Amino acid sequence: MFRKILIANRGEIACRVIETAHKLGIRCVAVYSEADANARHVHMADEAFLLGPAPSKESYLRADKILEIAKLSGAEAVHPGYGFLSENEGFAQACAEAGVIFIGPPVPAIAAMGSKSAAKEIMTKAGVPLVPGYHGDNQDPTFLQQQADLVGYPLLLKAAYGGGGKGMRVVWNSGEFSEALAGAKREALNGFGNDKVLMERYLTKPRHVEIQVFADSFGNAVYLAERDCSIQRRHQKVIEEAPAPNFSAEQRKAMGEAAVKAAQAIAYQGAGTVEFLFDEDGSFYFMEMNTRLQVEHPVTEMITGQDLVKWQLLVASGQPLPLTQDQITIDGHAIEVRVYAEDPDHDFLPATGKLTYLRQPEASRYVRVDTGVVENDEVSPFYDPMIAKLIVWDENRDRAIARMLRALDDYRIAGVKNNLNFLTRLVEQPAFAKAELDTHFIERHKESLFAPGQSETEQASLLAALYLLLKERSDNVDDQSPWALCSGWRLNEVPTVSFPLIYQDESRLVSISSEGKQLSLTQQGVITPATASLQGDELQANLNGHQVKVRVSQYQDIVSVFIKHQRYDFIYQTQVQTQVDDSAAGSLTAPMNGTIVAVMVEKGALVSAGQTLLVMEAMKMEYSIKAPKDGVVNQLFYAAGDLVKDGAQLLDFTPAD
Ligand code: MV4
Repeated sequence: MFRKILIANRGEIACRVIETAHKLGIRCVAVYSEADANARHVHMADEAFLLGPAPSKESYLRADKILEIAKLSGAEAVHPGYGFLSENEGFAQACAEAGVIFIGPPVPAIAAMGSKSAAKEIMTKAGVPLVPGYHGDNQDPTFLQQQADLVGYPLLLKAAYGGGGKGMRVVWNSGEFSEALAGAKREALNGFGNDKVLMERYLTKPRHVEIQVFADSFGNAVYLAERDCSIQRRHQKVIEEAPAPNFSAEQRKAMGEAAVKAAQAIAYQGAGTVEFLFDEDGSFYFMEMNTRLQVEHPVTEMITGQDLVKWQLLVASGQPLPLTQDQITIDGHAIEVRVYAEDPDHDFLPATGKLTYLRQPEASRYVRVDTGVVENDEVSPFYDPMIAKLIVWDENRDRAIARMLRALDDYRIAGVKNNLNFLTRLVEQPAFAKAELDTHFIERHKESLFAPGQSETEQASLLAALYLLLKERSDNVDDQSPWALCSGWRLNEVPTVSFPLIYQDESRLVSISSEGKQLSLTQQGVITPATASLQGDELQANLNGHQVKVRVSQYQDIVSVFIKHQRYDFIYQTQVQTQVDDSAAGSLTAPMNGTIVAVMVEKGALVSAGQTLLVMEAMKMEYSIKAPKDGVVNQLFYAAGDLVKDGAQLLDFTPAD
């Protein structure tokens, strides 16, 4: 086994690889860009080297620099993760030339899968089923039209060197063909610099089912069941699960054996994935092969109990596969969702910013979180905005779905827009529970996936105000003061404090008056009796007899209330006013420990009710101390800049009569 490896990647996959390497006693060298100097993968590694500026081209794609660091640090092998250099045959070749082991397949295997049409040629010869079509070199339009008519309609045109669904055109009948061909060729040329196309019968409701394969240097090759990745958005996987629902053991065996044949056809070694289109009638067709460890490998790990990174390290270091096909079993059901920094309500625009608050569900045998970030990290615009993969396992699919929904509720992120809410809606879809899966799932259910949710804004704003009240009280707890524990806000009457909040550009005011522990909340004329307690970020509140438990985070003036999986962000206007309802106060006292910011009146001043007398600051918030009635300021006890204690008399005031 290796003693030291270099991980040529970042984020969750770099962390994931380091975890297993450390379990095996292997030392890890990380590489990082300027944007990642403090990243989790850098801290987890035993040592780390700076590659260069943030853009990938100047950092994680610098094959030359990475190999230099590998040699310098004495790493015997490089794990490329996924993306970046993982399927770059030039990099794999350069590793070989530098005498560093590439933890991945042999160079010719990467090369063989690079072209779609060449890959299909190889698979045809190997007897792996393909969608009927034409993958040949003759690109004469008249010939292609003849072939198209033979294949039949609907038909799909694909760019031979394309990817990610670009350059694809559905042709519904013979009359549409020539125009569609011209369009596909134009798009292919623009997108991939090559206008070669292939065509296939178009499957209208396919599922994406892929097989995890593994091969070693002794000619052994096995499959580790399948993953259903049908739920995608613009060719980006959103949910993956294993095993595929409604997939029989016979189908698993047939597809698994076809995938192993595919791997053997290109003398594969290491971890690979063979993607199939799985048609409604149970037939399946080779789509492409990915010559790397995939993002969604954890669902396979959860149902097989195997560590696939460990398998990669074993195979790359020249050892045989740890299990034979007969020894590979599956147990239960696993589901993964990809938690992204993006805005589902604005066409999934990638989001960036600071993860001001980040809480993950607790890991257990049922729940796994693979992530490369911690609270207060930035999601930068330079890389894929995936925050984490959330993976759950349970005995069966129904239970796994329940686990997932609970885990999504326990996942809380503030500071950056994210898809947690969207993921919850997906997993909550009745059609998902019924496993009515195919590649059009999101499109088909977009109405309910994107409909405005039933909002609990009213309750959320009450909870935000309660949080602010309790937070201020706890921040001002003073052992000396008997007031601190119970009443908080006192002039001489039942005190009321108002919390001006802004929710989605609309202001809403919540006033809270307290008598001991009993609170009374007023919002838009509606009075809600309440009690509440705050422990850390957990707010327990009883609102008019309804006991609720929510989490709240605050970052600067943004208060985020998490009610189940829904986050409500309020802007708290820090200029807060304390009010008194009636009667004369002989003295006005400080509502908390703080600093006098400004004295707005002079000794002897005649003031009117509501006029600001003093401004105090505590916990970065300002409070105006106002005249309770018309009257006279007899005496001022503090000046700007003075520190005052909670309860201290600020001035002497005589109300007019
Ligand atoms: C297809 C297909 C239907 N029929 N081929 C999309 C990306 C590419 N690599 C293959 N893709 C498809 N090929 C035939 N003959 C439908 C798709 C497809 C798809 C496949 C898997 C997952 C999501 C998809 C979304 C749209 C279209």
